[in-house]
Amino acid sequence: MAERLAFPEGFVWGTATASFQIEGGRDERGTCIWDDFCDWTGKVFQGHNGDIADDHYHRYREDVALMKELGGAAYRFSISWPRVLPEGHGAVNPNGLDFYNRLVDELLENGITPYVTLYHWDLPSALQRMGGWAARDTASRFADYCEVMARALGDRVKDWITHNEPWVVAFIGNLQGRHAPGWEDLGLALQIGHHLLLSHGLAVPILRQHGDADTRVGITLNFSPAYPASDSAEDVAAARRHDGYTNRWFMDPLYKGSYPADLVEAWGAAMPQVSADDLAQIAVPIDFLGVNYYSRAVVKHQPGGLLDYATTKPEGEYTHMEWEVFPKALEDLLLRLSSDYAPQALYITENGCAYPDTLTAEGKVHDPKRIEYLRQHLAASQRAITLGAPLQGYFAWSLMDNFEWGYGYSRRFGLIYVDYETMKRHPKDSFYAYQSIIAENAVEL
Ligand code: IFM
Repeated sequence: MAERLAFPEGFVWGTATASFQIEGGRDERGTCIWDDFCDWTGKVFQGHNGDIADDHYHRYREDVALMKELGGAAYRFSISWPRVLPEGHGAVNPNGLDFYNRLVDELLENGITPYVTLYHWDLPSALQRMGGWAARDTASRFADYCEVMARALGDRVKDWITHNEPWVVAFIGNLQGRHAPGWEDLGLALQIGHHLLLSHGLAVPILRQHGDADTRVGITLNFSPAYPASDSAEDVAAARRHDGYTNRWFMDPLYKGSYPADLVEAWGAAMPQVSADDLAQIAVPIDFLGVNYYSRAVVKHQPGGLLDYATTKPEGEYTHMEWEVFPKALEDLLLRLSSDYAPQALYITENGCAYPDTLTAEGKVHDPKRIEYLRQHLAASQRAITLGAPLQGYFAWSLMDNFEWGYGYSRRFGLIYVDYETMKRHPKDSFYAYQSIIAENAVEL
């Protein structure tokens, strides 16, 4: 008999997207570092870019109608900083602000609560020319931009997320060079990570100040739960190092007001400059933690590299991103975050998978693997709730296929298939599976 796993009443169901990945409307905003990165030959698959993307900037009403059909009560999207402030600071683009005003109104009129991310990687190029996140001043510019948004939307937006995945911004963009701005320097990446955290700490009180008693502010981190490849002491220690680098490096400053000592020692001279009050500012209490989870890491000791370890590729199911499908790690992660950091609330702000979907002649997309991924990760989430994790919502990544950064449009994460020739949206089978789960407030296994 099927097992029915019910979610608590009031559990928030939604989908997530990000500005650069879906909006397009390139001529109607300032340039950002991802425009520049897309122009850099060889950095993005087949030179794809965000000029048109899903053309959501012009089709948002149709997209909100699809969200309504899905039945989710919430939608997580991000603001394009250069659409609102083309130079990153100073003069506001009234049309840009107007777009987000209209989008928020459209959502609310359709009974959908906006969860707004302020930085999902599209730094204005004008600020990059002034040093980007390597410049401490950019943290203050971010706080000013947040004030513009809070003043404009704070009467209707109650849930703010300062940053999406600062780890990815700092390390993939500035150490691995695979994301904008494309640098490869550990010291720089660490300094940028610190400034991202500082900008969060500066923005939280501003967002609260321009809201009301219902305003809630959080941050979204990506997590890479680490499992040792064997029971050997060396592999266990290697997994701990991976955990420090990918998980604790941002969690400890946010929730404990300090960088993890083992990593501080490992980074040595590359440690960032930290001013006296920075860590207290960064550890300002927040209302919720956004959790992005896609896969785990299985780690073995291996001399060399950044921290003397390597990740392995265990037998199992893999997505089109070559990420292992491992739902149990989500349950473990939610419980671990709860016990080690005691967040007030947790939301899964992203979870999903890419598969090479195809459109049938009838305009359907049969994606059973995505349905299974969704069901198993929801089951893991529900188990974590029953074991005490304060998980209050789940946002599927993503509402629709979109620009997957260095992979361009070659990876499809959506519940809705986007035909990039016609821009027609086709709900996939997983859209309808998620619709049933939302309607039931339960997943059946
Ligand atoms: O598409 C991204 C998103 O922008 C950030 N989190 C991971 C997703 C899948 O790679």
